[in-house]
Amino acid sequence: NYSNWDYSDQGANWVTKFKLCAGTKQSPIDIKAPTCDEGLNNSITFTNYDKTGSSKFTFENNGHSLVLKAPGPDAKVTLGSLGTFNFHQLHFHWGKDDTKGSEHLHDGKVFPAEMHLVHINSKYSTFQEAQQNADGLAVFGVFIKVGQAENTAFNFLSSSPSLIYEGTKVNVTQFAINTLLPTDQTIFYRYKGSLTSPTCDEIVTWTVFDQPISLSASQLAQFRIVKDNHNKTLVDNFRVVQNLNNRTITYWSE
Ligand code: GRE
Ligand code: ZN
Repeated sequence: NYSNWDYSDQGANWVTKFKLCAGTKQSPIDIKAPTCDEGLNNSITFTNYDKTGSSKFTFENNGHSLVLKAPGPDAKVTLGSLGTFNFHQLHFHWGKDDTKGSEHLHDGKVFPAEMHLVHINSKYSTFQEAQQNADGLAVFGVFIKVGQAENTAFNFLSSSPSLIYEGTKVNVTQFAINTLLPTDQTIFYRYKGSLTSPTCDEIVTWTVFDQPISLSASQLAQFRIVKDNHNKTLVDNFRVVQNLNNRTITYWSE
């Protein structure tokens, strides 16, 4: 059971049990925009990201995060020549308060939360198979800031009182995933990295959007009431930033 880890020191001790966490292409990182290489124009193509209603999502507490899962391949993204990736799940990382919470930083700036949309390369059929391959996953990172208004696309967060304990889940009617994304999806950073939690496999093509989305203070509070796999309040479930080492970040803008 590899669920036997937690965020008590922001991941610093993971390396003793999970050797891959000591790798040289780890995530998250501080994205220092001025040092990024400007790449070719290469926009993301979204398919079925606007689809609603025909199936059920589940929203669950896995002891490390709140996870919204799709029942099977449906929504997908194409990243130019990198291929097509099927939407698998999305989850969140958040802080105890608004001064911390995101995993990636943007020019040293931290956000109160970050959403990850995890996609599996369509040439692999399971997460486990993708985990064996450097091109296994495409994960989108979205910074979350606090805003005045409720973000109604995130109404599913209001079910968090039913998700206090690890292993609890609720059904959510399928909604258009694209409503969760920043309005400008053409400016983003791309780099090769890892899962940000054990087993830290270096299998992720990261796409981090430049533009944050907003949740209200009461919506952010909905994250902070759930409990982790040790029955402690699940907050600060982010990993400390990792060294960039010998990697380049590419900046894409249409
Ligand atoms: C995570 O555990 O936070 C995670 C995954 C898969 C992809 C990216 C990621 O489980 O951050
Ligand atoms: Zn994540």
